[in-house]
Amino acid sequence: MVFRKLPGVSASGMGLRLSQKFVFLLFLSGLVTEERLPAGKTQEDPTLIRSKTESASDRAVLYDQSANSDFFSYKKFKKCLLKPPLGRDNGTPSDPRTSERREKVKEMMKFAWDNYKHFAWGKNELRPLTRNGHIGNMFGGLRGASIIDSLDTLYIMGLMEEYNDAKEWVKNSLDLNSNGEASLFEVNIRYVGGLLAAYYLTGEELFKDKVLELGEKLLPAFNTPTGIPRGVINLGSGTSWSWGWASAGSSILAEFGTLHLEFVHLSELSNNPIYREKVMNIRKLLNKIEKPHGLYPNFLSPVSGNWVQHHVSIGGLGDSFYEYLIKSYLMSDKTDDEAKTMYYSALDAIEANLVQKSPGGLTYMAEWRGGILDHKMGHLACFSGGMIGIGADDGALDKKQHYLDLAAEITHTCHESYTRSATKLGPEAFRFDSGSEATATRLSDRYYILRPEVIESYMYMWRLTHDPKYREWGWEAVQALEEHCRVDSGFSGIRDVYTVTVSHDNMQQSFFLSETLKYLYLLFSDDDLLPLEDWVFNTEAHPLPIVRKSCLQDEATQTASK
Ligand code: DMJ
Repeated sequence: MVFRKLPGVSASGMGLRLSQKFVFLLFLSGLVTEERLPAGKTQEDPTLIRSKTESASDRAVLYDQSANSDFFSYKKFKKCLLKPPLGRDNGTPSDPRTSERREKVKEMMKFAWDNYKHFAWGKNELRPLTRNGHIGNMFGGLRGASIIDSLDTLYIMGLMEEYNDAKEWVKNSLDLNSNGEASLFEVNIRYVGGLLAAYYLTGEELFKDKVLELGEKLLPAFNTPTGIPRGVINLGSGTSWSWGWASAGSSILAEFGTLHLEFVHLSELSNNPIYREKVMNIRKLLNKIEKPHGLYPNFLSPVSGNWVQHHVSIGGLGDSFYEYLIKSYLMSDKTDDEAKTMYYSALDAIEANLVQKSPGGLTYMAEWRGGILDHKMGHLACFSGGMIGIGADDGALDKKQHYLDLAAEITHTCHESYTRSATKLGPEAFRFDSGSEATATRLSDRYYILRPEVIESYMYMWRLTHDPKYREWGWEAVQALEEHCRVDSGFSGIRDVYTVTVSHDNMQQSFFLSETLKYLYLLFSDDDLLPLEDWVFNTEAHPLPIVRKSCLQDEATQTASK
């Protein structure tokens, strides 16, 4: 994920407006986007020979036409799950207090949804103060981001009337023939992730059809000399280019490193290997390239395949790349050893170079600029408590407890960033220098835009430890959201978490519905609602099933021999 969605600034890839001059430069660079083959292909490779005359999207179409549409069997997939997705009783917790809290979260979701529906239906996000819709420029003319992001949340909460409205909208109004400039990353995590999750949870073919149609439109972004995709793609023409703010036309680690889970599923559903090939190519390049101190810098040239500058962060620009390494391993039913090795080596490097202890005893992840530490932690980096937690059990024997402890310490620090504010919500970034500990020092870092990362870590740590404090911390967040972010017509971000006389930013982010409220709901549910034995959550909290190849093949053989 990237620095976007700053309060009061219309959303673009970075929450920054591109100047008109820059848009013109982007246009020019788009004109010279080359059509090249992925690195690492040999002339003998039959797919390569074919690619010489067909563009990547042509190839995808050919596969579609020749593929047996029954190849992916939803029935077989369901049989390979270990547990029912919604649990025995939709995850209803046995104790009444937790149950009441869960109901409260469901009510918040309904409130956020109803207002979106009433004032912004079909637009990307709700502006709750001005009571209108926001479209923005991250999704290349696609609409309904809040609808796609909400499908699975509505479904797991049992808000069926609302889910059906969302489904009907996808069926009748989701138009994928848009012609605008989209962030590959954002479209992937929200639209591709949201549609995939909706399909796997419900078995409704329309979600599968839509997601395969959309997946195909993203493929031209990979047509670079290295196969590392550029950040921006025109969904109509397939032209792609790099963000203007990214130094020297580079691609961003957290963007091209956050495609793996969704693209593996696109290959599963389409029986077209191209999606998996694209992300495996990224993986191979990253594995091979030399890394300063074992760290992955945030900017890489899609032309040369070299790092562009040495800024390393577990927060914005880097974050979900690390998340997708461990989740790729888990989603492969623990067969993807390359992802596993890369994840634990990266974590070793992070521990050796970035993890710090403050004078007051708080563990945090600093940022690294060519060897110099910046003692700042972004709200975005707070997802890492949950990430380190879910990876603990597969770490080296002598490190499992250490990882779990580290995950708990980071989550504790992030909770401190909330408790040390007047609103009990955390700032966008907090610092550990000049006498400050887990507080924002700059005015520009004081905002909270309904982000999920801290609550996400509470949810994972609850599942892993069942320490009641995580539910209590989640409940503190619910109360703070209700008090400071709930307005008459939805939920809004706030500009300064350190004052209770709040100023609202007039934006109900779509990730509030897909992530923040879903993670809260799961925190107050039994563990058998979307059990971690069967599901991994993409970085927008859309649940994707673990791919059990051997079971799926056995099932296929058994069905064929009947
Ligand atoms: C979401 O879109 C995703 O979680 C992304 O990985 C990071 N940022 C936002 C929420 O803060």
